[in-house]
Amino acid sequence: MASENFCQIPIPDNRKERCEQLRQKFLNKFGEEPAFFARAPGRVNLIGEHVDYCGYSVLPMAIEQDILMAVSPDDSGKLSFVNVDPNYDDFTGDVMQIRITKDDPQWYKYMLCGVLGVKENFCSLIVQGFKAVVSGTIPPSAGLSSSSALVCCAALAMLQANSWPMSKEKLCEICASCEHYIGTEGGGMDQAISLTASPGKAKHIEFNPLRTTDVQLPKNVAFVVSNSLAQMNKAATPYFNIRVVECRIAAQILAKSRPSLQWREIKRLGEVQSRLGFSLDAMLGLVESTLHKEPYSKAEVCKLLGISPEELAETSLSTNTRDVESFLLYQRATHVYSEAKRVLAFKSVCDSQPPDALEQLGRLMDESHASCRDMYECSHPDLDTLVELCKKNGAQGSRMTGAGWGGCAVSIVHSDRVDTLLAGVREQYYSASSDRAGKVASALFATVPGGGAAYYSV
Ligand code: ADP
Ligand code: NG1
Ligand code: MG
Repeated sequence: MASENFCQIPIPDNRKERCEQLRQKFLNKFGEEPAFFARAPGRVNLIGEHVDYCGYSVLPMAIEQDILMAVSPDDSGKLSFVNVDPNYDDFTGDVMQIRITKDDPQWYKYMLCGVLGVKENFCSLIVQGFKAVVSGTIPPSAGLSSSSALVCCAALAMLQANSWPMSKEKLCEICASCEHYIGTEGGGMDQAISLTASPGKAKHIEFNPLRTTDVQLPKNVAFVVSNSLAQMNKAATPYFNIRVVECRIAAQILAKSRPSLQWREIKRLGEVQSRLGFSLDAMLGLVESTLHKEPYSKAEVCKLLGISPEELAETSLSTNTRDVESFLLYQRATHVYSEAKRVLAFKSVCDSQPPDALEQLGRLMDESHASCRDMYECSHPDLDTLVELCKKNGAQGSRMTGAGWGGCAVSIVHSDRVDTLLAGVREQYYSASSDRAGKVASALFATVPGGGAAYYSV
């Protein structure tokens, strides 16, 4: 993957109609033809939730739903973004004067993240802007990574508009860190899978340094995604960053308990493990013997680390978590180390494909959901109901996917039972209200591993 670049390919048959609509809209809006199309898919994470930003590996696959843009370079340095969805207002700005504030995560700011991330990497005095008409099919704020698809697609548009070369690996790193400009302190899972996915394969993604390995899923298994329709915008709320911070503080307190470690150098739970050279089981033991289950107050955290609240803000907190007064550390660390183990177990089952692979994978996904719900507290009552309904209707395993607090469940099911599962969940979850029933077409679907980001020639 390291030295591979993106190249331009002809528009695939299944996207010709959408590209033609974008081309027409581009012509109407800007009075010229687009120069190329850029596409970045969403993803469904099969296992490994809230562990990427702790340094642990994840196992997602790309989905068919995506962000697709018709683009042409603008040598006046202007950025002009138009969305086919009228709920998203037009944006214009100057490529040399990009400012992304963390207070109001409007759609175009995700694009600016990608543009700025790429621009910062080139010390060029002459920088092209671009015009783009944007179309998205990923349900937003539902854990299928619409935000990162938008960031990655804008980054691709910026690269191509300026004819700047970049390896996929470098672009993954840039897109992971530039999405932080919107305010969320995520890991690199979403950007890495969107940019590197290959059709038919899930990916095992490791970080620091980034490595991606194809994972062959067992032949008789299928995956069904179901959206609870409870939405959660991660940048507009502090929930996501609070978990990031709880993990950071847990890591620092674990490190402080070991004389051989310098806790100020530690930002992630994964770093504590690698520096101690412990197994994940040993880390779970360390959590058990070091952290208590009751909430930690800010005063207790400061006392344990031997610092003032002002210093804590410097070493451990982020802009939208400064005022958090209480932290659950035992529960968050237990989730992370146990989830990191489940990812490795999932991969190992896929690699060895034992006769009961489906049962084993299902069990791991069930355990992952229970841990997200009970230890990480990032599920939602509607999502828990949906997961239970999926299980009742034939799923071998089911779990929330993505950041959570709403959004989608992913279920693993024997290929022969997909239709039964879809019919049961449609009836029991979506037909239960007219609001849900109206959205079922885009909310409930079987999915296979899709291809990654690409440029299409016009
Ligand atoms: P997700 O789980 O989908 O990544 P986030 O809360 O991280 O959810 O990001 C959702 C935000 O991404 C939306 O509020 C919107 O600003 C932006 N977004 C998603 N899809 C589109 C789209 N098709 N067009 C414009 N903006 C979009
Ligand atoms: P979503 O749900 O797609 O916004 C977020 C993070 C991931 C990862 C998951 C939880 C970003 C861009 N994405 O995903 O890095 O931490 O939550 O596993 O922050
Ligand atoms: Mg997101």
